[in-house]
Amino acid sequence: MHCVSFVPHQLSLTSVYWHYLAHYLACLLNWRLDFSLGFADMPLKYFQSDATDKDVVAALERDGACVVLNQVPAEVLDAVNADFRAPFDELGHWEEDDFSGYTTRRIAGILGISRAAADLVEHPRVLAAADAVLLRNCENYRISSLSGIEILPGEDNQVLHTDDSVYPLRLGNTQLQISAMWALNDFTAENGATRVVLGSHQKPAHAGLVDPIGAVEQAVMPRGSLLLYLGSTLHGGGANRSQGPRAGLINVYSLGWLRQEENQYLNVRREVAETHSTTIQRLMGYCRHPSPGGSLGSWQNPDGSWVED
Ligand SMILES: O=C(O)CCC(=O)C(=O)O
Repeated sequence: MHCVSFVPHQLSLTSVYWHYLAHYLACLLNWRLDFSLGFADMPLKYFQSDATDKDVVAALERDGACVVLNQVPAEVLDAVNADFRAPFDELGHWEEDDFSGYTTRRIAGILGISRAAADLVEHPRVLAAADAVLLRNCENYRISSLSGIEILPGEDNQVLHTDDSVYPLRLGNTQLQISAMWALNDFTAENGATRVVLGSHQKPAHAGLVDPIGAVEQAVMPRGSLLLYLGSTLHGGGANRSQGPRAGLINVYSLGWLRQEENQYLNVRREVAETHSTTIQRLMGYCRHPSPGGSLGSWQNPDGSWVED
């Protein structure tokens, strides 16, 4: 009897010590995250549709993410949603895992599925931001991946991650990628609006899959709005505690001398690629990237001449 009462007493004392130690460490860590990443007083910045690109890019680079409201009309969204419906239903479940979730539908090969989605891929607002962020470090940039994502009711928070963790390198403050999340329906706190950790791009050590304590903002925005974030910004899909799905399209662009995450040549048939605009074709990778030692991605015509553009 004596022994039995003694053991729980010891255990409870130990657990109290652990509780206080854990609490102390959490406070310390939270404090360090708050101040070293500049989380404090940094709410997600929202811009009206007519904001200048300069202001948008300044916020994006300062905070790692920002939202621009109401960038595309309802007709474009309706067309994209209609094009995505069957692929979401028929193919969307193929990418189910701990990262993507088990109650989320995902589709790729977007430029082969939806002509209307091309308007979102080459949208002037997005390209202006990509020009500003990426062209410092390349001559032209590419689509890295395009993903339709429909988070269904019951899904949990996705693990926070950075998109550029697909590349096994860090180059100081050089941004390897920029991402554009389009709200295809309203993004709400309940239905899984994307979560972003503002300021996290200033901490390259946070690349990869991590879940910091607190300081996560949700990009709540009406359909047709745009969340821009940097490749090194921690973010993730939100839990869907609503009754309906949350649909978005994430377009990721990367420096032109990096390998694309999604193979655009194989995921979109060549005859379909030929029907897209020259801008889209170049974004897909149908152009060279000049390099000091020659060029990357050059190809020959059937007559043997090398394509110079
Ligand atoms: O669905 C979202 O809001 C974000 C998804 C995401 O970041 C990803 O799957 O890489």
